[in-house]
Amino acid sequence: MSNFTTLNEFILDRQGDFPFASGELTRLLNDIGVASKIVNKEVRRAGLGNILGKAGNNNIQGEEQQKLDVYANNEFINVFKYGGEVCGIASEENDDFLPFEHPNSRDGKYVVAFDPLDGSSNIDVNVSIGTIFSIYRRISTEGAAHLEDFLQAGTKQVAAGYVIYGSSTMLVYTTGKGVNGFTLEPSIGEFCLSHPNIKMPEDGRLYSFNEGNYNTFSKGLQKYCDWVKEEDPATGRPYSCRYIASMVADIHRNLIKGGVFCYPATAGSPKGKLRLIYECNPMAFIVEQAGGIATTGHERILDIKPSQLHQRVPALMGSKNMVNKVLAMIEQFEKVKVDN
Ligand code: P6P
Repeated sequence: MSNFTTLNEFILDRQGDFPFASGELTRLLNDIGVASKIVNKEVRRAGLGNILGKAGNNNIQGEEQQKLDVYANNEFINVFKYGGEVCGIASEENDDFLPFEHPNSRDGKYVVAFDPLDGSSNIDVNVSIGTIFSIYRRISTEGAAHLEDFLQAGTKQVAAGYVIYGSSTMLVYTTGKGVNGFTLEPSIGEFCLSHPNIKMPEDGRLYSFNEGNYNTFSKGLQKYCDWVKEEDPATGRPYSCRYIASMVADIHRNLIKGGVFCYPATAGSPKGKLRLIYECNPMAFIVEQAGGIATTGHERILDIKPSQLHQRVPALMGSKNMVNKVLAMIEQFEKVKVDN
């Protein structure tokens, strides 16, 4: 008997959390684990492909070089399409959702919205990137997936999570009963339970804002960015800025150490940059299940009823007390502005 719990064992052990499930979600979560391992193999050798594939842009196996996010997208789509549990997907890489008409899939109980490789521009500089996934029970009643299946509020997610391709490769997910993290043990090719029942510290000293956009932040956010820099040992200030422009990595670090992440509305992204369905909702589900708060700055992210597949929203999420401090400053300075 091994002295660690694999992802497969853990999911099977937790099947009891779903009294009415007959194993479909279990199989789907395992399928995500398999696809993540396939993608991980290529992420770990990113860059080499170009060197090896320099002659005529084919790799050493003579296969045509694919951009890694296209590769990751194809791998996840294949796993979902042929796994039989999913009747359609929505992906950052696909303009429209993809209904699976194949007889084995069209009656699948679930749909998945995912970002196959978030932060992929960081690959060129070897910075951590991630895969983000969000699983819903379909609400359409016939045939393959319909758009309505993907436009459900985040509170309807049955599971969500991410894979972080960092110094190690981890899969972190929730089914609404807490958050658990699994680290890939390359020698056996298994995700092993390494972070059981993750709880986000209520406080922290890390803030993850791209302050390059400071001048177009709202008044309350500007005041918060000023406040964190003040000398005040009693509140641990000045805080430390930790921002690597990879949402999964920034939020994962804050999940473990405590911190607050914010990608607000800016001049360049007036509705925010991050996508509601396959970035903000799954990460919000994780953050809330770990005891944190996830808001747009004005409403709970998970309560938003999506109107479009690639809809963007402002995102403010992290340690409870830190997010509440930001919200208090938004209320104080923007409410005054609004009342003026
Ligand atoms: P900026 C990566 O491109 C991404 O979608 C998120 O992972 C990340 O949080 C954000 O964009 C970074 O955007 O404008 O700060 O480079």
